[in-house]
Amino acid sequence: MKDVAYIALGSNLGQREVFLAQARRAIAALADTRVLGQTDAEETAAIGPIAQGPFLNQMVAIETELSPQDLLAALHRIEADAGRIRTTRWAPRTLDLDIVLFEKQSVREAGLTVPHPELSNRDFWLRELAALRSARVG
Ligand code: A4P
Ligand code: MG
Repeated sequence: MKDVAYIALGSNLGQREVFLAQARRAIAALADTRVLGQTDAEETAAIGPIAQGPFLNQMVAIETELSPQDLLAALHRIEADAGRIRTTRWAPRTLDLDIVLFEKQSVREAGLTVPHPELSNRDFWLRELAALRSARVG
C-alpha cells in the first residue's frame, strides 16, 4: 500500500552531520520510496535518563510502498552501516532512525509501535512533523 511515512534521524556521537547526510542518501535510495521533504537539522539537548552530548535531529517525509516492518528493517541496516553499536537503551549513538508515523497505518507489535510512543513527549518531533505536513499541503 502506498503511504506517507515520517522518519526521525538523530545522532550524538562522532561526525553527526556526516551520519545524517549518509542516512538521507540511504533513505532516498530505498526501493519503492521517494523523499517528499526534510526539515533542517537542529541541535537538541539530550532527553532521557543518561547524561550525554547534544543530538543533531532532523525529520524526513517519504512516500513509500514498503510496509512499516520492511521500512524498520531497512532503517536498521542503514544504522548498522553508520557503525551503530547497540549497547544499552538510550546510549549515545552515531545514528538512530525512528519511524515516527505512517499516515494510514498503525502498528502495535513487540518490535514496532507506530505512531512512535514518544511522539507526544518530544516537542521537536511535533514541530518538525507539523512543518513537513504544512509544506505538503501548502
Ligand atoms: N521500535 C519500536 N517501535 C519503533 C519505531 N516506531 N521506530 C523498536 C523505530 N524503532 C522502533 O530501538 C529499540 C527498538 O525499538 C528497535 O529495535 C525497534 O525494534 P533502538 O533504536 O535499538 O534503541 P534506542 O533508540 O536506544 O531506544 P528507543 O526506545 O528507540 O529510544 P528513542 O526513542 O530512539 O530515544 N534526545 C534528543 N534530544 N534527541 C533524540 O533523538 N533519542 C533518544 C533515543 C534519547 N534521547 C534523545 C533522542
Ligand atoms: Mg531508536
